[in-house]
Amino acid sequence: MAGANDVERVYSAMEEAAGLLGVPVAREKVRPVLTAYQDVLADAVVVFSMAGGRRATELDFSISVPTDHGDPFTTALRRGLTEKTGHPVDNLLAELREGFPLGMYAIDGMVSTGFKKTYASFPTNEPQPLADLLDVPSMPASARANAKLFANYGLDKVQMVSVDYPKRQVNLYFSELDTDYLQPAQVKALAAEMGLIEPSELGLEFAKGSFAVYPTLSYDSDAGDRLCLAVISSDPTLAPTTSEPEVTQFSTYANNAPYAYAGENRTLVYGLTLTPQEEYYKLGSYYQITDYQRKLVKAFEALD
Ligand code: GPP
Ligand code: MG
Repeated sequence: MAGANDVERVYSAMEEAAGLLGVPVAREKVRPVLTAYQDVLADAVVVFSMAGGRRATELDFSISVPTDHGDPFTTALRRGLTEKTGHPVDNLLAELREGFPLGMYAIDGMVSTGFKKTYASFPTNEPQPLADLLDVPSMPASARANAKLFANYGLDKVQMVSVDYPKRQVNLYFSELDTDYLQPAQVKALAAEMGLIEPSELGLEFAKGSFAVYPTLSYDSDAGDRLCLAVISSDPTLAPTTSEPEVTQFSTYANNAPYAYAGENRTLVYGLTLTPQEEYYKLGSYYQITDYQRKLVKAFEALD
């Protein structure tokens, strides 16, 4: 069975990635997730993501799910990977599915606890206006509260939405960014207006090359929880930190994470995250890619 072999293969790769950080994988939490989506694993985009410093105690995994496989939250419920709680997060993915053209779904989990998020991605190069998403009933009110602020910083086209069920948080992945808004003064001003910490010089320099910017919104407050600026590259040295243990952590991960497209360079996505209290970095290493990631890396590396 191809599916079962893929579960084994992806699970082993995940253990290898987690091993680079000394993070244990809870087999009984992770295997059911891989098994639930086993039919799509062979051709999926698969990402293993770490975070730096004291956050390097966890590894996230993301798996794309084609739209013809059906809404992955429905699959997760049917498989007993999660349960509805009566909160609006339960309905958001279905409302996006009903109201918008979708190009792809994805799911996300943690190696310690299993399933945690779904994603709805709009068709490639067809990001949707944020204004249209505001009509979706289960969108957090904070999306409405912050829409004008985001638009003032060029954030008005959404390529993807993520729904984090345990945290009850929604990420809006803005794309087709105007580089004028990625300049240090603009990023600094956006962070200040969102009530987030002032980014470091290094962080601001890094942010100039972002291909996606995504705020994290909650249901219980209008304040943005955090903001992430993401850079896609094949360069293993881009984490914007000078802290010695972190430099080693990121470089070990970026140079050794398993990947299934031998002969090419790893696709890496670095994230600068700003919260009200701190700035930290993340790194996703793509275990499997498609031509879409290849194109993105090429386009963004050409900008340097
Ligand atoms: C990053 O969000 C998003 C991904 C790694 C998904 C891309 C994967 C695909 C298979 C399309 P994040 O993990 O930085 O957000 P958060 O930390 O808020 O969960
Ligand atoms: Mg993640």
